[in-house]
Amino acid sequence: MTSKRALITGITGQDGSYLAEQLLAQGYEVHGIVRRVALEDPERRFTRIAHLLDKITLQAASLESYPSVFSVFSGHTFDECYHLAAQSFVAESFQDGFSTMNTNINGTHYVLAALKELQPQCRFYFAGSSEMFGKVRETPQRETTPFYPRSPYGISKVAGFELTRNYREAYNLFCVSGLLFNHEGPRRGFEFVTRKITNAAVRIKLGLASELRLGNLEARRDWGHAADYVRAMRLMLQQPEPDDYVIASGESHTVREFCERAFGELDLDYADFVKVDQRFYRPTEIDELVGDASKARRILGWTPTYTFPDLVKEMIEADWAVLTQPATRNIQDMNVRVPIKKVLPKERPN
Ligand code: G4F
Repeated sequence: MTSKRALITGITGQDGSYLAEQLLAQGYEVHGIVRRVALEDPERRFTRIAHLLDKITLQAASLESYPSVFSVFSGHTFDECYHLAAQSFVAESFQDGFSTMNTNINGTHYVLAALKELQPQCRFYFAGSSEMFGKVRETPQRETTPFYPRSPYGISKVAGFELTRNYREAYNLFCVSGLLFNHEGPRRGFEFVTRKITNAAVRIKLGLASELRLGNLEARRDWGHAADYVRAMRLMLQQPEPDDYVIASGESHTVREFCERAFGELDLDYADFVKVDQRFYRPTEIDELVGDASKARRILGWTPTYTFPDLVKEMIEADWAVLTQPATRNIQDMNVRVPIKKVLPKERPN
């Protein structure tokens, strides 16, 4: 057990909630940054951390404002800071690259600058992403693989990674980046393809939906479980020296295979229900990602506990539990959700 105090940005998200649980179990005092609007709407915004609210301290701040971030670091001393907050939906980053860049790049810069100014002893974790590898230069991807991002989101993560490295080298801060491949689970947002599939498959089984519209079924991703991946974040901050690590399962599967397995769990054939819809294609796609986590295995002693079939099964079972209860059945219907079309000034009706 430890007596450390940790700060998590993005504590209300999938990774933030699993990380908060794991740090609490290790004896940490856990603080999280949330937007003020979230505090005003706790029932909707805090669903993933509702069970933790009496054990954690929430600080209202905006990652879009340096004074706001500065004030969080003025109020408490932290041993570790996990910077997970980001606009993390790749498709949305094509719709609004400006917001994605502002939030993801400036937010990271503000946290690093406040740390340097006020708490240079605090260890810093940056949530890097396999999206940074983009149009991959080698397979599998490892820490030394050059970046070639294919989306505004990927570009913003490369910038965050470089900021993190620069603060480490220029100011001698303990700053690390985790290059995490796709990580999923029952707390995944409904817009990401895995949750969209498991939620729709269960709805179809229950007669609540009749089809599922998806984009590129041939894209290959290296999918693991978020609970395994956040464990690696903490391990990175316990090392004697700061360094960057790839976290991945080492297996890639197509979106089609994910569908096949998810519908198969319910004795359904995905081909009877999945329709390809061009609206869900991206202007530039990443065809295949697969990571080599041997450095993390060797140095951190990290190994994933979930297999691909375990992951799909757990997600299907969780969606089944939610959708068979009348009180939670209507939380979302992904079949009617498409990327939000922004109304640009020239398109506004007169
Ligand atoms: O689930 P996705 O939206 O995840 P994506 O774009 O790989 O990004 C996720 O993983 C990254 C790590 O590499 C994170 F950094 C990032 O924040 C996020 O967590 O899409 C996965 C694949 C893509 O190839 C996409 O084109 O699924 C394909 N896909 C096909 N149809 C779809 C759909 N994706 C979504 N979201 N919705 C579809 O209908």
